[in-house]
Amino acid sequence: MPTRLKIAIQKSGRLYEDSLKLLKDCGIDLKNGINKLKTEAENFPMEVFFLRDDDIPQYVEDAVADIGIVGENVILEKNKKVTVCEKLGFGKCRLSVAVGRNEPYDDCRFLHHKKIATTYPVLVEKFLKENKIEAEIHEISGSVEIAPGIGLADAIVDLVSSGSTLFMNGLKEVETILHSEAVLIRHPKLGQEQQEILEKLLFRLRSVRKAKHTKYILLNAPNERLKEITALLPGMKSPTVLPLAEAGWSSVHSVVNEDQFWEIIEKLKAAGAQGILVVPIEKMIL
Ligand code: PRT
Ligand code: ZN
Repeated sequence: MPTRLKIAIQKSGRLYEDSLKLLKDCGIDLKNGINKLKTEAENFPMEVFFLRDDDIPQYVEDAVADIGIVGENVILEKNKKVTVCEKLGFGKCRLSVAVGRNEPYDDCRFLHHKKIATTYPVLVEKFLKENKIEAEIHEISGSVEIAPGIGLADAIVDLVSSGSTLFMNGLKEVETILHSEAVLIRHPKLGQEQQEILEKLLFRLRSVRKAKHTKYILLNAPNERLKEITALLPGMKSPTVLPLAEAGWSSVHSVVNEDQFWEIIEKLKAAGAQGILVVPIEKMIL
């Protein structure tokens, strides 16, 4: 049987859809039977296991799965022998301390000798140690946000994304312990063939992610300002410049980074660029 790279992804939950989409964007189609324990890719040497996110680091450490997609928060809490090989840009959240809205919180010394409820005891303990605070950690398995309201704890440490859960439970976020996003993890030692498949996957993944942050731009430029305009558009090598049918004008094609996008557009307009078109790029091979 040909070698397949075994990937573990979340069975259901916040990372499920984005993990599947990432594989799809990489051109990997899965056989029907999602929601089973495992499935195979139709057009890539890959087998997919669907698991609870908390179990994924262990499966990868044990080499039951070669690679996995999981939140950094889980990796840091579980402390397993796995290697993080790529940040994936989704599942973003922060692990934060929250206290009752009316508590007089100035800094983390507030937590001294208090009770803290969390599902992240390891990370909380590390945070307390770093800040030389002694507090009682209550590990609970879910609905952490209700702990202060029912008198179980004075503070909580939990994941936050929009902040609405804290708000609805009368809590305020007072300290961020960690910023997290989904990451691709791997077993530290893969066989030669698995390693080669992983490199193919990483190549696709980076091309897709790079393209997401980059736009293709086309515009018309008066020839006398061409130098100024092309200087604003470095492109992958340099911009493409083609003469227009109308004398004295050129068409300029290039790529721009999303972060600098609006700033560049303004400068291009100021330099006399017209008919600016911006289109998404599906994949970018560097
Ligand atoms: O069943 P399984 O064990 O696989 O799933 P799970 O219930 O343990 O995890 P799940 O699906 O909730 O989250 C999976 C991963 O998504 C986490 O490990 C994080 O890396 C990431 N993630 C991103 C989040 C959030 N955002 C998030 N907001 N995980 C949980 N939350 C929860 C948080 O615990 C709190 O209850 O959402 C609530 C807060 O959200 P806001 O928007 O109200 O602030
Ligand atoms: Zn979980």
